[in-house]
Amino acid sequence: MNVCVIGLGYIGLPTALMMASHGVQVDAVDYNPEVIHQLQNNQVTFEEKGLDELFQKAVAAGINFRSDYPSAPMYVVAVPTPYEEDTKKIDASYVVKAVEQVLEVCPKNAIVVVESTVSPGTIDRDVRPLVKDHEKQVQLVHAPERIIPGNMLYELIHNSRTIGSDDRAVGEKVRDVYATFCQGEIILTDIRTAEMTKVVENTFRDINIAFANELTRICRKGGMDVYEVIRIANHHPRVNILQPGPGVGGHCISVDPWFLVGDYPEEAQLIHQARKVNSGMPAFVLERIQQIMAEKGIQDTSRIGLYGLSYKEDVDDTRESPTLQLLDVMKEKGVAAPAVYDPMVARDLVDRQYHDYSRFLNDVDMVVVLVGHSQLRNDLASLEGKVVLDTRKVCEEGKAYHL
Ligand code: SAJ
Repeated sequence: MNVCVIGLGYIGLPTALMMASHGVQVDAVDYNPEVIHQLQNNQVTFEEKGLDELFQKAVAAGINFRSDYPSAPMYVVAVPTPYEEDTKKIDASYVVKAVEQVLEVCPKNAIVVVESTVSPGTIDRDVRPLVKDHEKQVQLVHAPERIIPGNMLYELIHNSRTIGSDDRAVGEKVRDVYATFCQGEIILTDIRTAEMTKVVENTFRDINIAFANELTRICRKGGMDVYEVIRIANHHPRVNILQPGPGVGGHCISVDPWFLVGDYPEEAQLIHQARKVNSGMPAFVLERIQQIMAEKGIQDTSRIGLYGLSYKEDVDDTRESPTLQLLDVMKEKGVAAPAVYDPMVARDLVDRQYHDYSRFLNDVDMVVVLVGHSQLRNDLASLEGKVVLDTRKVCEEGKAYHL
């Protein structure tokens, strides 16, 4: 089978590599010539456990990186689906553009699989009109990705998958391609159910994180230790509270629930409230910073150091990261810019970003741990002598303030 994967980002690249190293003939396309150039020169474009090795296998198996769209019997579209800030509705323009370009080159009866997360109804509304009555008679499928950054390759192989199609035989063909590497159960359904299921999964997690974050604020006000409360409550056989944190980042959990809020504003009350709780966390972190500064007699926020810029531990992805959200809140409030350090993020993204951990530590009196990277977990002694606000519970009990 020959498959063309379109969009070589966090999802498209691992998927293309996985297929290529399991006997599928893969053309991997990205419209960004930089990305293609880098991949053609044997360099992966982001950090992920095991990605380098998988890349080498895929190259040895003959994966073809290119910027133009080839003719292929099956396409997998893994391009971004952002939402519009004001309306909270999905912006499907990248998906639409990709499908339009596919239609220009594909053979008759080609299958187009959309992997990008889309809000329920998007394929019918924005994509189906492009292919309906088109001479190429393209078959649409929705196979939303489910892999977690930090453990993507394991999850690509072991997670269950959902494949939504209009026609079962087409769904089965797509299933056979994914089954070359996916050992999890592959469930066939219709397109709209597949769209909804994906958004619901991420919304479920957002609501559960919001619950942990709300408990944190309640416990702070009531003088209780939220971590102890959660630890004990989780001993109940039907209770499993997640971990509080400085907010929810990443391009998935902090985005997908908005699709439901945007399309169903009347119904999606709890979902909307959870989003508000989570996006209010960076402001709560700033309140905590200011309380601790007052307690410790630290006057100047430029002597504060934010540890971590990525949206979670051991990844270099900074999209919607709680640290970026916190920096925005600080800017809005006119607070002097803090120092920022992240061992995973090599590119310059924000003011006062350090690339040397010792220099960062030298220039600050207080460290706010916003991401629990292994680098820090393995070197907690480096925080000795600093005032620490630990928003991720990585420090030893009694050695740091927490949320
Ligand atoms: N977080 C907390 N407390 C927790 C768990 C997470 O504050 O207990 C924060 C993280 O620090 C991070 C954010 O939430 O800022 C999201 O991280 P995550 O690890 O929960 O999830 P993502 O965004 O990396 O990946 C999610 C996954 N979805 C679910 O677990 C339902 C993944 O399976 C999806 O494939 C991915 O979204 C996606 O692309 O949609």
